[in-house]
Amino acid sequence: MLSIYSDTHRLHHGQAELMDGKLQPCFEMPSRADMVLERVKKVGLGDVRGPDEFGKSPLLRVHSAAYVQFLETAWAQWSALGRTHDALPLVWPVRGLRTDRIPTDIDGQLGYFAMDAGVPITAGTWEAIRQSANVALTAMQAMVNGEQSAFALCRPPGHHAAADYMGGYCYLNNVAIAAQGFLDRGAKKVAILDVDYHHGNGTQSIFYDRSDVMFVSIHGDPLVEYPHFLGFADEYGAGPGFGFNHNYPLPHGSDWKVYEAALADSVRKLKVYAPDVLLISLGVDTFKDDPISQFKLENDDYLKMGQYIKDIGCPTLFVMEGGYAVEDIGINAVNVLLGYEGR
Ligand code: SP5
Ligand code: ZN
Repeated sequence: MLSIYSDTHRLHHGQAELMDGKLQPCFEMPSRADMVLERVKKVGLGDVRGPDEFGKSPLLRVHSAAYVQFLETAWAQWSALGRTHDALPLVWPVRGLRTDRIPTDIDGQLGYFAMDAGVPITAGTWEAIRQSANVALTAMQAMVNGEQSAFALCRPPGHHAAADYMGGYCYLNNVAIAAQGFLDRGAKKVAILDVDYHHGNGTQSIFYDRSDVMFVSIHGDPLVEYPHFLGFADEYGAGPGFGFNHNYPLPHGSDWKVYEAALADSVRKLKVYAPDVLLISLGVDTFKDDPISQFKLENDDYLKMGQYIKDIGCPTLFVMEGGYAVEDIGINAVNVLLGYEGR
């Protein structure tokens, strides 16, 4: 399987995120991608190529112009105030507050365009997230040109980012941008299966009212897990999109046996939909030793996950999302790809 990867991810290395009442070192760190790349090479998965440049237009197919402009200018606005530490939001427009005007001040903008305090913006963030989207788009283009599968080794991840907000370590929604890229190049319907431990709220929200993108997600129950405010089982889509969104919230402590039942049901739904292309939001934070998650999957379970995905029977683009047990992230992510390839 072809992999796409860029070293540019290193330019994004946040110092801290707010967790458990403390500013802690970011769990989403550069060594994550290094470990996955190392494993791709070690098992001889296939060629590894750098990304091509796609510019801003494919980002604007999924994200609002105001949001993309915010991402591009946030660090300059922040540092112009003499601030040298990472930019983080600290005020959010909850129920009853005004969202009909975008603040001109950077602190207001950070709150307006963020869902949480897990998205530091640094001097290199814009370049890193742009290239992460280019990685996904390059893998998409390789498949349009004939590859039957590909692995976009994206970092930073993307599935919590919606049309006009960032959150959960995500800024640009790589999988959504690639899905829209397939549609813009002639695909009639695509499906996204999100196996990251956390619900892909951004991806769901981007495609919620559309029937040309089916979104299926298996994740920790939002009643007790981040992102808390989306990802429940009764979210089926809206308008023309009704029936094209499926969530499988699972309890803390879920092991492969519990997970497999949800995955088998997801596979059935995806086979009925029969998309032209399948995209996988490949998070491996479902692992038993993940430091911020509560599922119990083991190394070999990821091989089985790959076999289920293969059984759906369509061209498949894997897009890297979460996974914070850095020692095992390469083994787990690449096991899905090896399982898919029947190795
Ligand atoms: C892409 C991705 O996987 N993003 C995940 C973002 C999760 N952010 C908040 C997690 C809160 C977890 N709380 C558990 C406390 C552990 N001490
Ligand atoms: Zn996650």
